[in-house]
Amino acid sequence: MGKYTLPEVPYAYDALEPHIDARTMEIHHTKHHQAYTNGLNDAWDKLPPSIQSKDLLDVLGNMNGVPEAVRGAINFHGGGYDNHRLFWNNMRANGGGQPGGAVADAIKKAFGDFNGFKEQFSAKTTAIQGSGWGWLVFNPKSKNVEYKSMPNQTSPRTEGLVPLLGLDVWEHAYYLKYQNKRADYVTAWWNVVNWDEVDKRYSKTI
Ligand code: MN3
Repeated sequence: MGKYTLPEVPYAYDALEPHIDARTMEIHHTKHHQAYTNGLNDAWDKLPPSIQSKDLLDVLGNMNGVPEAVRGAINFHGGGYDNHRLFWNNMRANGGGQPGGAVADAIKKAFGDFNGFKEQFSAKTTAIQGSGWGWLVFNPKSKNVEYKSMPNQTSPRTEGLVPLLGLDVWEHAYYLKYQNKRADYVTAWWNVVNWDEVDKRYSKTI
C-alpha cells in the first residue's frame, strides 16, 4: 500500500440528487479518484527521498523542484488526487444559495456582486475545451480572489494560487445524467455548493 489512500466523500453518494446522481458519484469516487490515488502512489515512489518527505501541497506548489521524469505524473495524479478531495468537500446536500462570511466580501470586491461572479464562473467553466476544472482561487500576490480555468488535472497550486471552490467538468463528472449538456450540469451544480467550506478555506488564507 502506498502513502496515499482514497479520501472519503463526506456524505452518501445519493446526497446530491437530483443535481448530481448517485451512480455518477460512485463511479467518480471509487474508480476515477481511486485511479488518481494509485497514480500518485506510483509517481511518489519514483521521487527522491528529499521530496518524498514533503507534503503533497508543497510539492504541487514547487513543481520545478520535481525531477522532470516524474513531473508530468505528479502534476496529473497529484493534482487529480487533491482536486477531487477539494471537490467532494466543496459540495453538500441542500447547499447552494449565497456565500456568507469574509469570502462573500472578497467575491463582491473582485466581481462586483455575487451574480456577476456566478455568471462569469459558469460561462468560463462551461467554455473549457476538453477536460478541466473551473476554480475560484485566492491569489496571495494580489490578496484578491479570482476565477481560474485549469486544464486536465493541473492544480491551481502549481501557479501559486489557493483553490477555494472547484468544479470538475471532465465528462466523467456529468455524462451519465447530462450527456453533452455541460451547461445544464454547471447550472445545477450551484445548488450543491458548500459555501461554509469555501469560506473556511478563504479564512485560512487571510
Ligand atoms: Mn473527476
